[in-house]
Amino acid sequence: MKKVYTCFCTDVIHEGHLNIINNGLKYGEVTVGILSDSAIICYNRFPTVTMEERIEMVKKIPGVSNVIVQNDVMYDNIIAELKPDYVIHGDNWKNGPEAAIRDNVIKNLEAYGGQLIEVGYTYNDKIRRIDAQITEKLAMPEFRRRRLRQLLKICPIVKTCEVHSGLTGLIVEKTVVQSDNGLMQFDAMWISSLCDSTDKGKPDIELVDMSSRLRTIDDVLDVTTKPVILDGDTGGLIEHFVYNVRTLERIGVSAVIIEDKTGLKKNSLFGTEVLQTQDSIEHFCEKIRAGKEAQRTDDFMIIARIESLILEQGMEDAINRARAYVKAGADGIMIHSRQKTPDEIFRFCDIFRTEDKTTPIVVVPTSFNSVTEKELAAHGINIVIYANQLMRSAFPAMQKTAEAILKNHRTMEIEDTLMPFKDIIRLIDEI
Ligand code: SPV
Ligand code: MG
Repeated sequence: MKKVYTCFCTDVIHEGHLNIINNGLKYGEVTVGILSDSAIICYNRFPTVTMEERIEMVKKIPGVSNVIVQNDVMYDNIIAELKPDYVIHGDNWKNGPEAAIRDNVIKNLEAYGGQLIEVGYTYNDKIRRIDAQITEKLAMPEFRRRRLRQLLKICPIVKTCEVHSGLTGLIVEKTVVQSDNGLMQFDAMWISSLCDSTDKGKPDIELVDMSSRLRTIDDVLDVTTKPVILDGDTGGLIEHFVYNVRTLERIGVSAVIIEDKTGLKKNSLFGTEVLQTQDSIEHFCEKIRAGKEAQRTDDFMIIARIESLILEQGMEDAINRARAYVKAGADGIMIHSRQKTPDEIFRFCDIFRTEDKTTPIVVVPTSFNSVTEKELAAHGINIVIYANQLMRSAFPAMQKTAEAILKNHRTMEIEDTLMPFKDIIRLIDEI
């Protein structure tokens, strides 16, 4: 009996999958691999059912002989283990990032004379509806809100990118690249006070109020499914913060990060060049406690951001604050620095991790930008936020275009630097 292998990363079995199994049965005994959660989230949407449920679901399909777990996006290990005579797959992976998986399968099969069978991908109204329903479920507040906690369990480090509009949300939602013999995508979105304010042409001093921030958040939530971490600035008055926690929780935001500053907040990247005041430990702990008491689910996270290193108050102050904020109920700690190297961040994490192994640590490596995600994870950091790079790349591109139109009195000279609109609108889902 010849061995046939196929890998599923679906939450729902539909006629397309049955078609693959039935075609596979013409060649031999069919083994189905269930892609693990950690592999799925590298390039696909977040699973809406557990891996165990996916295994049980596939075991019930008539004609399936074995169900196993495939732990990697690429097939090197699974093919080495199974040595299937055939791998069978829908032909929908010929284009886009998944083409890298197809190439990998072909290379592995060629090494010993295995064969790839591709069947026409089944796509009809019924399947389109199933697909849309899964995506919709992922976007619903109760499912999206808890996803950050789920990701923290699965990811070595949660890769988070700044978004400030529906369009930037779509870029972070849909960008998948080939990297390190695998595929990669962002896990979560950061709604930055700096970029949200800048996009509105306003300074980052808590001038853009929560009603306006909520408009941005809603634009992003409306067209994406990934979890949102909100930059909540200082959190404002405790009496206001508790209401905002409830609102954010209700709309499906996963976490708010509040920083321990008081008075007129200025952006941390200014450090001590501008007057900034750090809040007292007692008052900030009171704010954290009030926020935690206000929330209604166990999913929502309040993350305390420590500005001691930014304001040159020393490592001991930073560690004392971390200890106090966790005790007050903070679900995570963000430690910020504007040094060019990650040394002080690493020192903080190494000390903090000797006494606290589990509280998630968040960092924003804007100034210490040579550090890799792997190095951050090795120091116990759980969430990395790329806090402003999308905006900083868009701004000079737009400014150059404006200048070129004025200089040339037409647009022909810059046309080849512009993306055709049909490529941009490809990102936008049709209903
Ligand atoms: C933001 O993105 O608004 C932040 C991070 O608060 S930083 O700009 O580095 O202070
Ligand atoms: Mg900010």
